[in-house]
Order: sequence, then C-alpha cells, then structure tokens
Amino acid sequence: MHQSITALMDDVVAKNPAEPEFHQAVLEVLDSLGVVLERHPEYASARILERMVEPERVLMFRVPWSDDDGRPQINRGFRIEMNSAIGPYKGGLRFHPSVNLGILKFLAFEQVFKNSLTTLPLGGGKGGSDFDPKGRSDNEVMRFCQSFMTELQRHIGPNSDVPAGDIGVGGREIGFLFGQYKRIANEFTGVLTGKGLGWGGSLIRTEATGYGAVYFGKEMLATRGETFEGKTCLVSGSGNVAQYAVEKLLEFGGKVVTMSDSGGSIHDPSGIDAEKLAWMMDLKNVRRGRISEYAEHFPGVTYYPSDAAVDHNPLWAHEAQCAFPSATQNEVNAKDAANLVKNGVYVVSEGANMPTVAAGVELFNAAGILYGPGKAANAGGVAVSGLEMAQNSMRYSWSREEVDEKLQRVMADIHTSCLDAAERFGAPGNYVTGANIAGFLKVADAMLDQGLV
Ligand code: NDP
Ligand code: 2IT
Repeated sequence: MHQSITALMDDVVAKNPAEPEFHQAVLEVLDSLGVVLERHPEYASARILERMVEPERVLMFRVPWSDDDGRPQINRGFRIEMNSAIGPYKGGLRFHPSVNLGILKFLAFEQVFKNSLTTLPLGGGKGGSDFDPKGRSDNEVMRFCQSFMTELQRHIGPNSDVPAGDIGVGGREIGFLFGQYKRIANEFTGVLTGKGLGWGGSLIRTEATGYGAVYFGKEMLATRGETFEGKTCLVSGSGNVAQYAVEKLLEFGGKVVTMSDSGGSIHDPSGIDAEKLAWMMDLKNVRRGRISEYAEHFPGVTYYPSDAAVDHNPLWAHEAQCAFPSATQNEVNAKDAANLVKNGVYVVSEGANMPTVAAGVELFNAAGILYGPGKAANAGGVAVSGLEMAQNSMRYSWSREEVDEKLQRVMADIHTSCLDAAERFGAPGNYVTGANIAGFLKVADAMLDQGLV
C-alpha cells in the first residue's frame, strides 16, 4: 500500500475507535487508490483523502416516543452528512437495533462513491436509528417516525440533504416521515425519496435496487457472452432488495432457489416461481411474517434456522452459478465465499451494502469470478431516487418504461466506467478497484475545484 495511505489508515483507526465496519469500508477504498495518488500528486497535496474520511457533519439526537402502553421509549437518531462535493447529501435511513455510529459512517462513506458512480449530482449521507420496527404496531411506528422527523427536519431539505429508505424503512415509514416534515416545514417538497406514487414518488423506485443489481449482473455476464437464462441463483434477504432481485431474475429466465431473513434461510430446489414470490411478498410486506413460514407452506422446501455456532451460512453452500447477497453487511464470510466458488458460483452481484468480508472479496477476485461490489451493483436504488428528485423538481412524472430505461442505462454506464477505470489503472476486470477509482475521481476533482472547504 502507498506509504501515505498506510499512515492515513492508521489515523482513521486511531481516531474512530470501535467502528470496525467504518474501518473496513475505508480500507477497501484506500487499497484501490495508491496508484491514483502516484499518478495524481495533486490529490495528495490537497489532502483529498484525509478530507473524505472525515464526515462534513455528524448529527446525533434523542428520539423520545410513547409506546402503545403509554410507556416512554428512548432511541438514538443519527444523520451522517458525509460529502456534498457533487450534490446534496443523499442516502437512506436505517431502522434496526444494530444501528450505531460506526455502521452509519461506513454506509455514508460507501454512499459517496456509489452516488458518484450513478452519473447523477448526488452527494453522500446516511442516517437512521437503533429503533426496531419489528413487533411494533403501525401507531407505534408512526409516533417514532414523527419524533425522529421532529428533530431531523431542521437539518434536511430538498437542496441540502434528501434521505430515503434502507433496512427497516420502507413505504410505510417514508409516509409517516414525510407527513411530519410537511406539517412542520409547511412545504410540499422532494425532501425524501421513496415516496408513494400518488404524492411525489417515482415509478420503479421500489423495484430499483433489486432490478439494478440484476441489470449489473446481466452486464457482467454479457462480457462473457452469457445471460441468466437457465442459471441457478442464490438470493439472501427477503426485504425490498431481495424481492425485486428475484422478480427480475425470473423475468430473465433464472431459477432462484434461496431467500432468507435474520431467523434463517429457505432452500426451494424446485425454484421460487412468480406465484410463490407473490405469496412471499404478501407474507413479508402485508402480514409481516417470517421466511420459515414459506417452508411450512410449500412442499419440498428446507428451512435452515440461523445458528451463530455454525461457521458458515448454508444459504451460500448450495450449488449455483449466481449469487445476490441482499440482506446486510458481512453476511458472506470467508468460508461462505469459498463455498460459493467451490459450488460453481461465478457471478456475484451485491444488492446489500458491503455484504462480503474483506477476505471474501479477495477470494472472489483471486478466483477471477465476475464480482460486482455493492457500491456499483446496488446503485440502482439511489439512481432512481435521483430520478425521483428530478421529477419532483420538474413537477412532472415519467412513465414506468421511461424510468426503467434510464435505470438500465445507468447500470450499464456504471458497469462501463468500472471496467474502464480498472483497465486504465492497471487492474483489468477488477470491479472493486474500478468502482472505487471511478467513484473517487469525480468527487476528488469537484473538491479540488471548490477549494479547501
Ligand atoms: P429490508 O428491511 O426491506 O430487508 C432487509 C432484509 O435483510 C430482511 O430480510 C432482513 O431480515 C434481512 N436482515 C437485516 N438485517 C439482518 C441481519 N443482521 N442478519 C440477517 N438478516 C438481516 O431492507 P432492504 O432490502 O432495503 O436492504 C437490504 C440491503 O440492501 C441492506 O444492506 C441495504 O443497505 C441495502 N440497500 C438497500 C437499498 C434500498 O433502496 N432499499 C439500496 C441499496 C442498498 P429480518 O426481516 O429478519 O430483519
Ligand atoms: O444504500 C442505498 O443506496 C440506499 N439505501 C438508497 C439511498 C437512496 O437515497 O435512495
């Protein structure tokens, strides 16, 4: 590693203790950038990297709310405003009990590079809370969202910071958050994306991340003259991203045999067809049930409960050609990555953010498989958020076909810029290096232009 980069990494670890996910995300990016600094000393002399690892602003606040029994509940709220060099801060909100400062900083850091790759004018941010919506009534979720937004609203705006959904934040939560923003600000603006279609949302936003990850996989396969037709695919998660990845894979002739949630995974050797997917979507989105119920409902399906004592996830040990990790960070460990490669997987397109541990990434690249890292492969969601912002500004909506066509073009462009950057900087075919360098260059050049801010 470039000497100044090693020193910077040491500094990041020392200055941000107890934030392993943030360290992991920064290290992966810095690892790709040594060659860029050698060729472009102007970035080093302007100390661009030192500035990029320091969020422009971190907001952390108390979120008090009352549960259905009238008991006070206290959660912690966050918004990380990471980088606004190329546009307003943009990135999702995550509501999950595991949320902490380090996790949101890793997500905000990734978001800067991802948003740069989309070709749209979007800066990077992320936020959320350790609130757990699971098992809470709609009224409790509403009161939490209202309290969260009562504080967050003073920090965001359609031209400064535009949050969206992530884990635990879907259409229901965005609705409650938007309602409270509108009430306090007395303004109907595009301050959030992922809105309902009747009140400023964009067609295809719900589908965009999952569809985008499959479009990215399609582009990777095309470099070998192949398609998804007849290929067996492993998908993890059963939330927004996973559901629409499965839908698009079915449309492209793939056979999807797995899905999961935090309780465990299912393996359906006969394939999750459109009818079973519709049942699963109703289970998850309407009945808010568990994936184990899929195995109880359909014959011939095996359920593997999560087991922390087992050193690998059985979901990644089935025979297949393609994998779409679409649940959460570090869900593919080194053993899982080895199992995937051993059992025939040669296309990995990440719907989730940083789902593969560093050793797994290394293994994929060493094996020469088609590996699309999250910041490239899952950029379709935020790209369509950018298109939602454009439509809000125009006070006009594009058709489903128009948005889908733009999404496909964005994913194809990201794919091309990753390969181009990788080639130019001496790592042909490496999408990790390519995504990091291409994402970095646009933001770094904007920072140079804008002076020391
Ligand atoms: P959802 O909340 O809709 O679904 C999350 C899914 O992942 C659920 O099946 C959930 O299971 C599972 N999951 C969450 N946390 C864990 C955990 N710690 N261990 C095991 N399983 C877990 O979220 P999304 O589908 O929106 O997000 C999934 C991933 O995609 C995240 O990494 C997110 O950052 C990323 N992403 C999302 C985008 C979007 O537009 N929504 C855009 C780009 C990336 P359970 O129900 O049991 O919690
Ligand atoms: O990780 C992500 O890219 C998201 N959760 C979507 C962000 C957005 O602003 O649409």
